Amino acid sequence: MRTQVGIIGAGPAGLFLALLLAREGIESVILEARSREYVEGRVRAGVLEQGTVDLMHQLGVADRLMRESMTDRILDIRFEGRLIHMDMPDLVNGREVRIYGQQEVVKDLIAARLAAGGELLFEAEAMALEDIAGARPAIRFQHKGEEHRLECDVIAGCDGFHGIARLAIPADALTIYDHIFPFGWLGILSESPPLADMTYANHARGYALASRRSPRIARLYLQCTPDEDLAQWPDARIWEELHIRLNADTSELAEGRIFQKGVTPVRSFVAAPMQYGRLFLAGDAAHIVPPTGAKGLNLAAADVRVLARGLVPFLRKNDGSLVERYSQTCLQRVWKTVRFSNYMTTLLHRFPTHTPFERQIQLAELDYIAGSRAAQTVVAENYVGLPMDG
Ligand code: FAS
Ligand code: PHB
Repeated sequence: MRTQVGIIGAGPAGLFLALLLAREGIESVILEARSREYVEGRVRAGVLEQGTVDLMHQLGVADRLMRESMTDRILDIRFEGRLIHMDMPDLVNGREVRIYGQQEVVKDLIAARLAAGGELLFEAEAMALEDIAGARPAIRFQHKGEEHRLECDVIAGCDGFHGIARLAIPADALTIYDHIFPFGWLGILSESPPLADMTYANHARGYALASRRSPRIARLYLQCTPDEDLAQWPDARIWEELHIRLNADTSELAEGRIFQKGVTPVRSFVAAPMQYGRLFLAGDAAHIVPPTGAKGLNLAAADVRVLARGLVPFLRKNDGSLVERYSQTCLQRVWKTVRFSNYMTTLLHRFPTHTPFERQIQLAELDYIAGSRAAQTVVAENYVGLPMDG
């Protein structure tokens, strides 16, 4: 098998990249280890920055998004019985975010890829990369019980944090920045009317977040230990903790059938550079951001916009001037996004290691934001998304 761009992974990064390249007549093959049903059912992110929404419009895959997603203009933070109420369009020139589950984005992108006749192999697991430092890289993969070899001009490692692409880069060529937070997120989906607005809470018992997926589906999170045992969290305990931490009784936070539960570690991870020879890493394969900033999916989309912009002239005219700066360009945005996600995580979670001094600093930061339009503008401009080339 041969193609111009071998893409490992059919998550947001791999799918957005394939569609961006196809618009420019660049051929690619996506290899996805899991089944279509699995990737389309994986519950993860939910907040789309304007830049990601614009990208979906640009790719012609925004029809269902515009029908079914919800705009989110308000960002609330509750702490110590107080409320910081941020009207984002008022703070940052009309900009806001949209709420649309990542699994819905993935469904739309897969449908578009297949409708266009693009190559997308499910249950095709990449096992090894070859000659990534040379001019004829290849991916060895397994599919339907047989081993195959895909020869490429370049390889895009869009295989997430646990993929193999990053591991194919010699360790001495990479600098790893890893920061593991001392807590995790217990996330649920429930058949219940969500809170009216995106609401974060810093409570003595821990962080909580009230988001949504539709007017009838709530997406809710509780800070927990990194290795939390879900068996210790029957539905009644989850609801009780949410009411307490969000300071919201059942008249505001309605309860309902919980139909999805999961624990996600909270971590910040960056591998630099994001390229080696003909291999380019994008999305979670290169970086993980704490979910507090709602950035993971959006950062993956931003990476592949830069990558596609560089690969087109490289593959058409052997002009590598843009693609050779791919990592440098992406890491500027990556680090500003890590900065914001780290800031929100540090601001809103309770750290078991916090000294009384550190707790007072955290409260002072919240108190300052509560009284400063300038501080609220900083939070809002990061939340709605930095300019795409930033
Ligand atoms: P992905 O991990 O989405 O996709 C990688 C794909 O590569 C997967 O489909 C995988 O099966 C495939 N793959 C891996 N190895 C392979 C191999 N060897 N061969 C072929 N295919 C292979 N972000 C937010 O903004 N908000 C959130 O609330 C949030 N919650 C999250 C919860 C969880 C449990 C996780 C894990 C992540 C969460 N994220 C959240 C971050 C998440 O949304 C990612 O940022 C996003 O999925 C990144 O997309 P990709 O880079 O495409 O990676
Ligand atoms: C979500 O809706 O899944 C979500 C919202 C805001 C966040 C993280 C996740 O900060």
